[in-house]
Amino acid sequence: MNQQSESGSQNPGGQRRRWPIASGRLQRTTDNGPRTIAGAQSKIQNLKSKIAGALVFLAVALASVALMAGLKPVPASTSSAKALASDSTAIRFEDITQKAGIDFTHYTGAFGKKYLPETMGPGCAFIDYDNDGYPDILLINGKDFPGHKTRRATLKLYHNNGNGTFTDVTAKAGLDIEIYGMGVAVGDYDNDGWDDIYITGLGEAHLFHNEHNGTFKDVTRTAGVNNTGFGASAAWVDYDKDGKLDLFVTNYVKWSEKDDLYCTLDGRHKSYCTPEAYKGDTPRLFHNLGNGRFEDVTQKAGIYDPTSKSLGVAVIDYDMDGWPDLAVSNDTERNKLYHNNHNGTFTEQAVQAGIAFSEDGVARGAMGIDEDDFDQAGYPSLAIGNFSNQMLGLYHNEGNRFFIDIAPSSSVGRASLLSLSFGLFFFDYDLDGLEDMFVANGHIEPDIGRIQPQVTYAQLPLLFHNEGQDKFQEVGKQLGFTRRWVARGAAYADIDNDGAPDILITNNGGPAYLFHNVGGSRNNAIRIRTAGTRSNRDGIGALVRVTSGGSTNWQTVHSGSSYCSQSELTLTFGLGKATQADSVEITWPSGQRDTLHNLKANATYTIEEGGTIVSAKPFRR
Ligand SMILES: [Ca+2]
Ligand SMILES: [Ca+2]
Ligand SMILES: [Ca+2]
Ligand SMILES: [Ca+2]
Repeated sequence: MNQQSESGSQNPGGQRRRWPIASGRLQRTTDNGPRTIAGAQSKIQNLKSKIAGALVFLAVALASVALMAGLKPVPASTSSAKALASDSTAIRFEDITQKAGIDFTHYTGAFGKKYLPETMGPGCAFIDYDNDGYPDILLINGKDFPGHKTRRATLKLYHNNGNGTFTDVTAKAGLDIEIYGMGVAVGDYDNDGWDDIYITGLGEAHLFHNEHNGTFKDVTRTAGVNNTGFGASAAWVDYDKDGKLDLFVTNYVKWSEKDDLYCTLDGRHKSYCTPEAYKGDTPRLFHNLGNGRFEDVTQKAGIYDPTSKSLGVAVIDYDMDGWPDLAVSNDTERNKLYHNNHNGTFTEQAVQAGIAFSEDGVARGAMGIDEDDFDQAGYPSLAIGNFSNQMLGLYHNEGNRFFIDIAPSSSVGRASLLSLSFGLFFFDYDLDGLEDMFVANGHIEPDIGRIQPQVTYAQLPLLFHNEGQDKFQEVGKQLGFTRRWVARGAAYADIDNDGAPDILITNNGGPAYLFHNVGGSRNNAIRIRTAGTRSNRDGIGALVRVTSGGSTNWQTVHSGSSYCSQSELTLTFGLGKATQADSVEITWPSGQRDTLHNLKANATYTIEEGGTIVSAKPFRR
């Protein structure tokens, strides 16, 4: 297909992402549709990437005028408030950041030059690095640019004390190092039972091996997993099912200080350029050879694609053939969907599958991404966070290797139109058995409000309650998310073992926040931590089906998803008022299938491959 070269040539210079997108037609676009529309847009906006600053300014100004003329106010919500069950309104998310002892502010390294990388970080992670059953917190940080040393800024590791407080153990863990960091992925790549850390960044990446004694060792060089691009999200995935976790790393654009470009919103001051100004870069795939070494198989596996401007990755077995596929969100380039051919190679299928573009045929500014079978259709669907004036993509999996974006016809589309969405994940915060969705938002340009009055730099997060039958209601403000942030990373974990998932959020150039889910634990749940034996130790890729009271829910243990962030690997299944899971069926990556019966609700079970319950830890309620 010549689509890569075509999208590459239509790419340079245009400010397409800032144009208002007509609110969607549910009509499906064909292979021709997207390219025709996108092609027409690009003709209007076709500027070469090396173009003089004055011309870039003109394009931005024209785009802005068009925006102000074209953008219509959006009704806050069209869903009826009474649809929200009374049960849910009693739930709230409480900001416990200070109380918990988390004191972190992201450092962008900005010194007035408005470098693109300053706007993109940071991610965050939950990792139970000391295996005490309580998820600990890892926060990614930036640092000074070369030649502009003003301070020492490091990532931070906070140990969960199990009593609602955390202790900064960064130095003790050997992680008080300076990295211009972006994203993080957690996985036990050497199957020793202790989770390891991969951190992406600008021009460097690091693999930290968990030494089992509260410390980490940088093994990047011997492992062969450095990534010298502008890295973003990463995911651990055993794509060849040999029992060893492999590593997928997204790269954003080709950027360096010396070829930083000048863009301006007002003709007088420099603004942050959008990614159209820069060339793309390929994501990378590293195959785990064992013995702590990896091979870069990007080319060999069919992943190589320098037109990508990828920011997010979701591991998703979208055709349910038992082999993990990879959905990659791209900023102003079409999204990618790498179908696993079962032989170590992938075939890119995003256009055929309908997730490459918006329903209007535009390659949107895509960031965060997650997969979930939110309506129990039997196949995992995809949600993708997009730029402001572009709604979320809520790609429903039709079960025939085809997705339909249902956001334009739902409250998800309307509520997210003005948001610039980064961190994004599905989780069941009220444990009613329906997976809800959290979205962390924030613009990249501090002055955006002067040019686009409806769009703000700091933005409210969105929390979508799943009402069933593909209906969602936005309840973020009601449940305690009342402050606007310049949010980037977002992750969830049950920090206090009460069964209800809590939320961690990072801000660009701002604080990290920890929100405790209060009241979600009034419903019953079971939590499953998988421990592979033939399969990778974390059980990443295991499909867990929980049947209770006649209904079945399923989730896959996964790394990656959201934006540059990693949620806990333990799965939470809301059971509503049911007091047990009638059956728990685990299909491991090895093919082994274990079924357990009558597991009592309100405990976290660690289940080993073969069906042994290694531990059952009752919730603290
Ligand atoms: Ca812990
Ligand atoms: Ca390990
Ligand atoms: Ca493998
Ligand atoms: Ca729910």
